[in-house]
Amino acid sequence: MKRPFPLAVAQLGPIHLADTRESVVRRLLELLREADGRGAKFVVFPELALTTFFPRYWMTDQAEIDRFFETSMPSPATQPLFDEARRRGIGFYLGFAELTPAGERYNTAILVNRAGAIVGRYRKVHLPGHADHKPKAPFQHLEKLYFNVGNEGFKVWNSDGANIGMCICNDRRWPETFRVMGLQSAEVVVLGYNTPSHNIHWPEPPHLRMFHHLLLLQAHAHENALWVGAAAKCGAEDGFHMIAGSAIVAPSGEIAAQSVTEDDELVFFNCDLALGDTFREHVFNFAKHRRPEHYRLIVDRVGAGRPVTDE
Ligand code: CDV
Repeated sequence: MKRPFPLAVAQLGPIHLADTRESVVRRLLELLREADGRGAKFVVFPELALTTFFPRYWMTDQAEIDRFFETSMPSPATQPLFDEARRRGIGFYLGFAELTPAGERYNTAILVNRAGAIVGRYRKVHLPGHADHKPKAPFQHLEKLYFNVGNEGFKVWNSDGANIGMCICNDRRWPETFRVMGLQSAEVVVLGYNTPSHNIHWPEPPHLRMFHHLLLLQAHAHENALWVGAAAKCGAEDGFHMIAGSAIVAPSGEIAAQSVTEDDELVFFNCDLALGDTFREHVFNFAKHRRPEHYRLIVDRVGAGRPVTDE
């Protein structure tokens, strides 16, 4: 029997430094309304969806850094999004920079149900980049400076009838991210991303950024028998270009829908959660086929070490 999960991914074009939260929320509202018109019941917004991708900037003035962070959610600026989503009966994922009352800073995403309640929170675990200033680089990637490592792990929430997991951007490059959620019977994993087109660490051919992005989504969706909804913030933010490629990927590993622009764009697919059951019951029947006694190195070692035959 089919279990429909009408899913929209709301890709955002650039948000420039000068853009206000209010102007961004107006764009989110427009995408939400379009999602409703197309029958979506869940919308995925990007990572750090309320501001420009500020980790590209070296900043030393704390007040300048703080202006990118949210101290409450909903905030006054995002309240209209919560209100409109509740009125229309649509759940959503939203990424933002979180500043806690204790002064901790996280790259965070929340899961909001169709009644407008925050039912889940994820704090990014795999922070990419560096914590030092690299004056010779064309731009910075200072997530390791501006954020703490997420302290709540990878969870799955049953929300409005679907098992939904969350992660953020660089997390999608790690099989552990998806397997931990697959082991909690995730049926959908949603994520936002800001992926610069250029790698500041080595002269990576730019086409590889898109190739790896899709390759990883497709592989992790299939090997965990789940749907993936991935929303980009993309295009050139004040001249700094990021890839698009927002996508909805099926448990078969096939791309069901994908963006075609580098601007605000809604991607929609009427997902059937039951499609994952076939894979969960057969090739990826974890209970039947997994052999954790042979996977110990995955949790015992962090970095690659000597072959075990040397020990
Ligand atoms: N925001 C990110 O996490 N970006 C990384 C880049 C730095 C590679 C990504 O995985 O897309």
